[in-house]
Amino acid sequence: MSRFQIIRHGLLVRGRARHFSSVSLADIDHFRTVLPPHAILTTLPTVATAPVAPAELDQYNRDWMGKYTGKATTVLKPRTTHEVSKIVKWCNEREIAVVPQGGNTGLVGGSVPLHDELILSLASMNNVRSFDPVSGILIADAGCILQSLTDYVAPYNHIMPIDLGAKGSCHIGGNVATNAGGLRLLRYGSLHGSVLGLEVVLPDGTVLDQLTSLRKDNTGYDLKQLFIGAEGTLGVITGVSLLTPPAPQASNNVILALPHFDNVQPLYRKVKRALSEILSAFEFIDRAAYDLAVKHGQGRALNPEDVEGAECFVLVETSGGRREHDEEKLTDLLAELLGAEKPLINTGVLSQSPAQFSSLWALREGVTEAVSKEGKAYKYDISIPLAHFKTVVDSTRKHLGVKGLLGDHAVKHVVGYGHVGDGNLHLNIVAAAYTDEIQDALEPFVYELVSSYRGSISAEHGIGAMKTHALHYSKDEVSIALMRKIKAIFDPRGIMNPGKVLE
Ligand code: FAD
Ligand code: 2HG
Ligand code: ZN
Repeated sequence: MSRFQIIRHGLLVRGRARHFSSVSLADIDHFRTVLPPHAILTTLPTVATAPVAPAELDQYNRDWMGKYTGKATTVLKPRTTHEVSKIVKWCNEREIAVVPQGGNTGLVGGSVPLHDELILSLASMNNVRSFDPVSGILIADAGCILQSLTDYVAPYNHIMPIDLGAKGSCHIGGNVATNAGGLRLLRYGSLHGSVLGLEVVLPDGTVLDQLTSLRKDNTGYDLKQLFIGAEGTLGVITGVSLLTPPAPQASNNVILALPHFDNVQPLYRKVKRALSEILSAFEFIDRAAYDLAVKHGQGRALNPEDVEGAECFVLVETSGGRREHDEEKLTDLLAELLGAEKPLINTGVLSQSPAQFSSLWALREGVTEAVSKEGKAYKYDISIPLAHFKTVVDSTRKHLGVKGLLGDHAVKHVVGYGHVGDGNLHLNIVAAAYTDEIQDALEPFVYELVSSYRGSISAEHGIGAMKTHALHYSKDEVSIALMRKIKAIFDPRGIMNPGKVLE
């Protein structure tokens, strides 16, 4: 058998089978001219480097939830943009499909192969290129871990404009590629605003250098925006320039227990009015989500008598310029809420120390972790009007009940949590195992429900492999046709993360 023999695998593209080449020994020989041996992990029986055991690639082939599994034989870990360019160019010529991978914390199956695509891990591209403490502009390699960037800018009294539960593993490149939202979006807006420039390797190996650090640049089409949220389907992001805000002088948080979900909306209005410019987060956890967080040790449970009868919880964070001023505003608000004739809340627990501040946040931030400890999660990350958050959770639970799927053997919990301030609900169905029966009960049911509220089927996690078939619920035909044209311009051979975003 020739070492150049092309082994092909099929991928269904718009009803046609699209074929890509599998990585061959000859390809590995080529990659050895680009990368040092330790940056090539392959299960193929190479002569020059000992092959790794397939289990060693599990962490790259399996996604964070254990829901999606690829069959890549090869993972490459370049250190420079030049190396990425050489690899991608070769793959394009050989029609080898490429999955760019950051921290592999994505929740829609976008970061792992569908078949045996090559995995291009950005993990070794992890240097800060520059930071300007005057403007707050940070330029970093795409593979920098979000938490390490937070630590990097902290001594300069800056923070990252984005924060999320996966901060210890996710990469800034992955954040940009997914247009991740997270816990600070209410205050600092989306990455479409914070990202000032990108360096991207296009599928033919060309380096698109738009790594500017200008606040304003109105010179024609803003190309970088196309890569923000493209989920690796248009090119490989290798560098990111973004605006980091000054660290607030004081941050406080309080968790509020509410007797009824219906109180969330009036509470949000009251909180916005009372805290105005210092309000930095308004996050929601329903009772079932709170109980799971507590059960799995995420943050410290509130006093049982304080949470008795609470149907849901809201975490409010303030970030401002003067501690006394902010604390006064927050305590005044609490007093007003508790002293009202018909109080919107049962109780409120105000953090008194940095440790308590983190512990309150953990109750909200840790729900994802808790859910994954409890079982296998079907995750729907939707945008709908706040008034319907509870109806969506309740209707889904009821629907699963009618189908006879509620119970420890099937669906254990249906929980809702999310970013109220952004109109974003995380509907999680926690099951004992992933089964076709549950999947069929949930889809298209959930998408139809979202559509009935003119919502979005993905508020922040993206489409990945999970929702390609459902894209039409949130995008009309004209938009999808334009997306396909854009994909064809950048990636005519379709090698970049095939089967993700677009079918
Ligand atoms: P990966 O998972 O590796 O990849 C995600 C997608 O981006 C894939 O399609 C991949 O191909 C592509 N990609 C990655 N790097 C690049 C690159 N350099 N160039 C081109 N394409 C690339 N998401 C939110 O939006 N908000 C949250 O609050 C949030 N909280 C989370 C909490 C937990 C505990 C977990 C596990 C996940 C959470 N997520 C959240 C989802 C996830 O963390 C984000 O989508 C994150 O941005 C993914 O980054 P990553 O580096 O892990 O990317
Ligand atoms: C969050 O807001 C994340 O905590 C994860 O976006 C949501 O686990 C989820 O569904
Ligand atoms: Zn979220």
